[in-house]
Amino acid sequence: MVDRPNKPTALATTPGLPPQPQVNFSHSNSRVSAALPTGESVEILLYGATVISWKNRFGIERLWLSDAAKLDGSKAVRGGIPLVFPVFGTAPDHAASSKLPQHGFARNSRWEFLGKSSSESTSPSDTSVKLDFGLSSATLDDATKSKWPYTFSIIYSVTLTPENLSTSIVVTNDGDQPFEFQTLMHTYLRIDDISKIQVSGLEDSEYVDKVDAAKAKTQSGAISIIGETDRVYTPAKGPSTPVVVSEEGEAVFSIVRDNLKDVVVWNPWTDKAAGMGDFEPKDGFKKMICIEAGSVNGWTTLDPGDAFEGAQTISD
Ligand code: TA6
Repeated sequence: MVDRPNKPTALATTPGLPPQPQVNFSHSNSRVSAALPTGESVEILLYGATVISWKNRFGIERLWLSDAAKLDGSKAVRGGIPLVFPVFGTAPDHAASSKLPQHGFARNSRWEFLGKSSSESTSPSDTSVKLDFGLSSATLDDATKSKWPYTFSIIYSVTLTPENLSTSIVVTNDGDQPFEFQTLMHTYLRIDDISKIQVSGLEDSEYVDKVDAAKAKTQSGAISIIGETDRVYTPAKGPSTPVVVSEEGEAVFSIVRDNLKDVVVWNPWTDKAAGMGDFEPKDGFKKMICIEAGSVNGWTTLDPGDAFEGAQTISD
């Protein structure tokens, strides 16, 4: 196939059926996008397997992406859904992860596109498409492997339906020694006005307040964002209890989890946004809130041959 830059490459679907999900490569095969016949779409950068766009059927973007986000593979994407693995933040006291960069290497590694599966349906309203991406110790660059020398493989799946977007991760220990990891989906949700936002579903949950000397606190009532906010919640209710982002009292996002026991709520506010070179516009913090599903309190141990699976589903 002649590979012309930015030439989208439609992947075949079964002929004779009504319109089906379309999956295309673009930007010199560095991005994969999918669109449903009902209009919803998603776009993923192979760099970091980072979801950089999720649009509803009206073409409205649901994720926040910085105007200065690097999409050329030169650094982790500021926005969308960067994937955090095998460490959340930095872990100087955790010997096995202490050499890794902030949030680990998954979000700044080149992933492989493993393929698509779509529900070939006669009814456009119940179509869906799942895109699978892979990263393993075999495809990791040598420098990173030297910092985290475990034998692993990850399949990261992005599933788009007319109602929601799901991202799931399956981590497998393919080696002969156990390893510990943390993982998180660092979702930047697009909103209209942070001053009109309330987050519910985390009431009575314990959290670590990273903007108040990492003090342990308990959430009272719904969360309003009135300044820099950086909290690691251990939800008091189960993962199937939605975390709901409401704007002027109307629910705009609902997030449920599977086997991701923690939720991080983050907004950088004025000063932190000003200090991030790839955060533009500088008042963009008013238009985003991060609700991040993960397993980041403590460490998950994966024994040889075992697998870990975690997922989030964001409904809008
Ligand atoms: O998830 C919140 C957080 O850990 C914040 O502390 C802040 O560091 C944010 O992630 C962004 O991190 P990054 O490395 O992408 O600048």
